[in-house]
Amino acid sequence: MKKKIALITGVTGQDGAYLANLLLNKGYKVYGTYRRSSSLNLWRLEELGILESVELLSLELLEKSNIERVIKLIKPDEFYNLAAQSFVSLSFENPIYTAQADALGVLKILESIRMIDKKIKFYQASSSEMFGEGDLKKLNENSLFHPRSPYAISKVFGHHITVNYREAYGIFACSGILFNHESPLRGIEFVTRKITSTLAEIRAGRKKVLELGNIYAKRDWGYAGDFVEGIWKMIQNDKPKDYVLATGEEHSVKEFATLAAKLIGFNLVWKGKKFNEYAIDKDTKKIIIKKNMGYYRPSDVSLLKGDPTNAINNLNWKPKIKFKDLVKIMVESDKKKSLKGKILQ
Ligand code: NAP
Ligand code: F7E
Repeated sequence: MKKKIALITGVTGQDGAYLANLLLNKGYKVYGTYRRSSSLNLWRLEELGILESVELLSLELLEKSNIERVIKLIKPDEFYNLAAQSFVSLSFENPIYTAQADALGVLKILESIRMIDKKIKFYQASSSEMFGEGDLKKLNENSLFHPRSPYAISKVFGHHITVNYREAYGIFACSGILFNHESPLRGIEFVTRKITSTLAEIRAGRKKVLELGNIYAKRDWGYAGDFVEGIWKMIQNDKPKDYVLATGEEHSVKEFATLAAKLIGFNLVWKGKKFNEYAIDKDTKKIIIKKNMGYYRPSDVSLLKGDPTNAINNLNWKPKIKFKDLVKIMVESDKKKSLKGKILQ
């Protein structure tokens, strides 16, 4: 039987790497796109041992001709759009670029699919950030959007245009509204991996202090390996439909940092209040974590917690790894990396 052909934009990112691995294990021919730059970002594919198995093609989301070239060349059955400027903080500094990549980039792909082959199934990486500030209850597919950053607003456009191409042109196009999902392959700019990698480096004596912003922000953190299974299941559905993927649990950045520090071997006590809050190691009396107001965002989202009931009931998907195990997996990985040498990723 002919192998199914999958195209993953953003294969060099966290989810791209895990999804490529999953699809290869399912017998797909996997093509992944990367951005041409002076230094290629292939460490995740290397860590999963799949660099030789994924066919790499260059693609810049801002260039529609790049998207058309790739679709015509490989004729994919399934198109997973995971590429994006995905760092919320950076979207405040580079709002126009973020909108071009994360909003118009999606439209460029959908237009290309419409013009070249409407039978290609399309997945859009939507985000819980679209909900933003508002509902304190568990958020589901029907909850209102109140996006709080140029990133989130661009993702709202990507989400709605995906729904529109489904309704207007009958394309099998769906969006996964994914809550935060992390792993040892998470970029170090995101708070979870920043915490585990910096604490491991402090333990190894190469760094002194971990500086954090809003430690009272709460997120619903799951494991990326679980979430890419949900992404694949959405594309295998009989009908295209959007789903929330989440664990349904909330934890603060402070809780994440405290547990990670304990697992790394620090005996933390928190002191001070508000902007002067810090944590010392009881054994050495050294400051291990302190606040840095520079990491606060112009507008943040204080709490995000999802309700994955529809995905559980209709996709037979379930998050297997919960908060404590997630922190443990990330800490163990960064401890190992820091023992081998400086953590660079
Ligand atoms: P990530 O690690 O930041 O990966 C993003 C990928 O997009 C990288 O491969 C990056 O390439 C590529 N990319 C960025 N700008 C591009 C452009 N202009 N043209 C082509 N490629 C570009 O993100 P992730 O955590 O894997 O997330 C995957 C997707 O899910 C993203 O769309 C993100 O917004 C969304 N999402 C993520 C989460 C989460 O918790 N992880 C939750 C909800 C939604 P380089 O390697 O060259 O930088
Ligand atoms: O921040 C707070 C920060 O950058 C989480 C992306 O994958 O998930 C991710 O977006 C929270 C925020 O992720 C620091 O203010 C405190 O409240 O890890 P983050 P994010 O913004 O939730 C969503 C679902 C996506 O779609 C995005 O692509 O932690 N925080 N101190 C900090 N955050 C960072 N990065 N660094 C700090 O020092």
